[in-house]
Amino acid sequence: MDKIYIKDLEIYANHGVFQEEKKLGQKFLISIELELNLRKAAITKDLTKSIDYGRLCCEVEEEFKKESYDLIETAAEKISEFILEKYDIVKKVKIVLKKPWAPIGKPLDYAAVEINRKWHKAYIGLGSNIGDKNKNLSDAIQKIDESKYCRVIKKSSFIVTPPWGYTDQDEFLNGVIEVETTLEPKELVVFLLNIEKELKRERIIKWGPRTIDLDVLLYDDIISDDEEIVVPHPRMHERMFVLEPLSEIAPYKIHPLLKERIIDIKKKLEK
Ligand code: PH2
Ligand code: MG
Ligand code: MG
Repeated sequence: MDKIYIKDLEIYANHGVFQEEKKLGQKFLISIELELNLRKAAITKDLTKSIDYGRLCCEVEEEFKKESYDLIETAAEKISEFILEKYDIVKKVKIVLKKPWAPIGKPLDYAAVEINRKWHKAYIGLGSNIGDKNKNLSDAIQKIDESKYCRVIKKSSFIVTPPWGYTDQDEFLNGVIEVETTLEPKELVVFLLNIEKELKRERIIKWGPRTIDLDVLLYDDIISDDEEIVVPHPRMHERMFVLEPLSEIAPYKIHPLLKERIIDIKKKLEK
């Protein structure tokens, strides 16, 4: 992937744990690496197809001085959030934030942090079998899209499905969405649990009736056995209510563990 670099942009600001840092301020050096495709801008000679680095420096300076943070970690995170949210074409950012005058009573070149952030791609399964099912799914999607940490890229149709697992319950309405998110897998799970709570989900019986169920099916091509987030979702390949809507929006996506296309996994289950 192509890159744009800004190296050691000098900005005077008031970040720091110590009172005198907040009061007097000090020099910071910010380096930025953006991953984006520059080919279109190169060929069309059109700056709007790229990022004006002059403008970017001014915006970063403004953002950086808006608030005073104790930690350079926070200050760096805010810059990366700002860039990823504002510039759609940026896929990935690296920020190095240096503090050359760090008041620690020792001579040093600088203290610094480096962070790498990007838009990850995740597929989320949605299901509802209580109340206004269509509204429950739509409300959940809207809440996900409203977050500055997530954007909904694709949405499948909603399909009516018979209950799977615990069968003595009303039929479900199911769907799948593709999202881009800057949240880490565990953060995404917590974010989705909160939306379930907001939509009055109660957990009574395993696989039982629910107003809304939001499951992370896939997260990039990550394979994880972490108890809190097992991806790929361990039962997705056995569930037509997942494979059907997923194959509508991502038929050729390869299941990272089974190494098969979603459309082929679905065909196998149909047999
Ligand atoms: N979810 C379950 C259990 N069974 N059956 C259908 N048809 N749709 C679901 O979303 C569903 C289910 C547990 O999450
Ligand atoms: Mg589920
Ligand atoms: Mg669930």
